[in-house]
Amino acid sequence: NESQNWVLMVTAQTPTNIAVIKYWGKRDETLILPVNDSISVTLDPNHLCTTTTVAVSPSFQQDRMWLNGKEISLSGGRFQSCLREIRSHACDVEDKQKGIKITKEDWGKLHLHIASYNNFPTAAGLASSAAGFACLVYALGKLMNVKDDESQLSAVARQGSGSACRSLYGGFVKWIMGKEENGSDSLAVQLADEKHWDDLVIVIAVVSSRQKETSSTSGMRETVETSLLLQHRAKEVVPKRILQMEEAIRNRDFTSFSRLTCADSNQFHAVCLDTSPPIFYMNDTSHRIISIVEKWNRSEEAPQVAYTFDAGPNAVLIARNRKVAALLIQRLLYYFPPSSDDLNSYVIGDKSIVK
Ligand code: 2P0
Repeated sequence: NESQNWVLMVTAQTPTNIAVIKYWGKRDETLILPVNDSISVTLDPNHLCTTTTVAVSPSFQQDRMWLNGKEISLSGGRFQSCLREIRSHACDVEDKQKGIKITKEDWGKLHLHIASYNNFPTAAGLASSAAGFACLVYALGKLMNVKDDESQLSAVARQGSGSACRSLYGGFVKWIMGKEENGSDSLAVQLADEKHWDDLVIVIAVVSSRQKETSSTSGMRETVETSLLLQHRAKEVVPKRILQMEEAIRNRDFTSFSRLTCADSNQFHAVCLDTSPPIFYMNDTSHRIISIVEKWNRSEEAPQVAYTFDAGPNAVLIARNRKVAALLIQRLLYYFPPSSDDLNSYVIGDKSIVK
């Protein structure tokens, strides 16, 4: 049957993001609604990104997905939420040249094939569901002619993984926690685009030891259930920090940016330690990196480098400019010579990342 032979596809590329004011803790696990706002910087799309191709054809028998060439199951609730949501926003699509017409209603019946690649090694512990779900939702939005803007799409990506909602925009992004029970106002907004503060250089120091990590999802759940410090953090600390961080970004005030970033990373890890049983994401090498940066910053008139650590031991270091980034690499190589086992690679770049 000729008319069954067509395939329509879209490819998109989405970088990951690094939070400088952290998201940790959900008030609703199914809708993925956080207990506080968060702010992140989106990395350069050339590095640490996900590329996803989505295809639709009447010949496809079921929804299928491949990650880095290997088929994975789409049965998980998070994939299903994203697919359901995006299908509900789908519009008519017409390609006259190919003689294809898909109506809004057709999208509920047609099946999808999805192929996704990460351009960074999953083993480095940098694999992020953030880029993955953001890219999936963005690509599907294009394929299905969804008219929503990035902010509205971010609320769909959020239901795949919380941090994913922040990867729909470049530059500096805020995930507003929202008030509604149905999550409709829990979405990302851009605070400043990628050109606003392009002096910054991000260096990711990949700490080699492969400690077993507690997944973010279960870690957060345990923190919400057991940590009193989290209550204080979410209600008292973060709301003020969010305002201060927005101001620091607006004014390109590195001193304030750096102090807030480091303090928030440290408080996130303190909240992990305050969880029962305690969660350890950083290791001795992470702690040494913090000491080195703290000592350096204290020896200068103003901070030169900010550090932040996520749910793992890898250091994300933000240098105030290129000159400082070069010095930073020099120091890292001095403290962790290439022969040592502590650090196994660096990724460096302009607001992101070169291998
Ligand atoms: C963040 N992290 O703000 C924080 C800081 C890790 C530490 O977002 O359960 O993978 O999928 O919503 O988004 C990691 O959590 O968790 C994360 P889910 P997600 O970037």
